[in-house]
Amino acid sequence: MKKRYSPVIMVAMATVALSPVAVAETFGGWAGKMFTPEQSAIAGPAADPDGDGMPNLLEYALDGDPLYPDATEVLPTSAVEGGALVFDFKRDTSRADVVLTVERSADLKTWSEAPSEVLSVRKSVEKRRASAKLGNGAYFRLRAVQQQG
Ligand SMILES: [Ca+2]
Ligand SMILES: [Ca+2]
Repeated sequence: MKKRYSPVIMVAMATVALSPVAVAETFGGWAGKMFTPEQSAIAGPAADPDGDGMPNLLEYALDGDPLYPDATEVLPTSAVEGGALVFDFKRDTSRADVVLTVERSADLKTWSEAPSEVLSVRKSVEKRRASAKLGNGAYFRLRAVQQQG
């Protein structure tokens, strides 16, 4: 089931890319802390054991709890401010093996990468914002891509 927020539709995606990086925290290390060995069947990046619509990779990237439905606190938010649509999200910079990309579309068919700016930083977590002038359709989505070493 997809959650829809009018007038903005947020789509969470998780895909896997092959590109090695050296990291401090990794998805595998995080999953090892969050799940017991007996829970390995629900510990993969695409699994969503708490059923909140965020796959584990996105829980990891956005500092969510994979076993507690916390999507309303963790997922990006959108609002209209000063004639612009703003899309705010958090990024934990210590989790360098996952790359978060904001994408923008006017028609929900063609998506392109959109710039975002840092609003504030707390420890390793950046609060970032992408914005678009109101007028034509504007949709944002956040894509999480795991970089595998
Ligand atoms: Ca989840
Ligand atoms: Ca969750």
